[in-house]
Amino acid sequence: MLLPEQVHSNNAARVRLWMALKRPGGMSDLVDTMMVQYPDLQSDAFAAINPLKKVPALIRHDGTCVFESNVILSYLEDKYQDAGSPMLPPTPEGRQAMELLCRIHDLYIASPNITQPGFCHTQGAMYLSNGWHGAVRGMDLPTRAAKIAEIWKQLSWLEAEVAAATASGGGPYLLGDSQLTLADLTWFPTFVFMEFMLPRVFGWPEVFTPGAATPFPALASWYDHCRTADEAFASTHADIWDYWVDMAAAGQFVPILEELRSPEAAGLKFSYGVPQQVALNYQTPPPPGFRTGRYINQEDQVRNRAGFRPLFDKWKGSFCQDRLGTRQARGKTGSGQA
Ligand SMILES: N[C@@H](CCC(=O)N[C@@H](CS)C(=O)NCC(=O)O)C(=O)O
Repeated sequence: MLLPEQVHSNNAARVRLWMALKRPGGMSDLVDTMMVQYPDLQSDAFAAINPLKKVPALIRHDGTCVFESNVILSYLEDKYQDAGSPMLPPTPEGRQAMELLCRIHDLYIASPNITQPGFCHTQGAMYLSNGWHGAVRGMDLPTRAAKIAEIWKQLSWLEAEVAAATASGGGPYLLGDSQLTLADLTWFPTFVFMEFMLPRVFGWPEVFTPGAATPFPALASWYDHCRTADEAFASTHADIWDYWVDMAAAGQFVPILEELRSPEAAGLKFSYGVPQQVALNYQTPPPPGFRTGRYINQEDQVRNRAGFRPLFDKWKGSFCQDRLGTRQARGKTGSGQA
């Protein structure tokens, strides 16, 4: 079998991880890999392998061509399940949980993968731009903001799932077990994209660093475990990370950073997970002789109307003091997380 792929492709890397992790020594005696470049994808020869002109693709022993990484991965695991460690959970419930994690990745992060110009997947908001790729693959700022919000939303969902699974199962992998599954292979390469870009381009904290102030402690712990548990994860991490280091040096992120600094970005949100100081600023300090302040931009009506003074003094002497005392004790600032 032959697997055309690209070193930095997250979809290809999930199959590459399977090749390395299925059994000690890997699966390269059964499946050859071939690195292809972007121009190769546009060739008629490649279109005969994958009409969508994308990697990964797989040419089976019988010559049949298979594409879509999830289909390739499922086929390889099905065909070679006994060749090494099983990567499907043993129970229907476990397999359902694994399928859900893979599907959320494929539908909400790695899609829409429309092959027409002017569309891009959610993950593309981290690195595609009009300035670098042109309008065919770029996007406007509101679209980018919506896609970044989607990444936050799906990571928040995944964090809750993984935190619950690991708390009850006690294992280090996404399903909370000690068994590696296709869900781990699916999410790990995409996390490398996120680890690189979300803090550097969009001002997120180091969300996948255990011990850092991360809103995703369960995901950080899983990611760290994968990277240190097996050389295959470490080398996949290095492949993808090094590619993005080179692209950053070449200037790929400059147009996005410029967009984010432009006036059009005002009011749009791109940074998530950052603890923020929020100025509440309820009241100006009370003027001399008064116990109360007044709301900003609001006339102190009572002070200016002599006829209300006796009534005001009476009112001030009763419940008003207690209420103000409570309010002042709250202080003027509070903190909140995005
Ligand atoms: N849904 C497909 C997506 C494949 C895909 O988008 N591959 C990217 C690399 S991650 C690609 O080949 N892009 C080249 C292009 O679109 O020109 C899968 O899971 O295999």
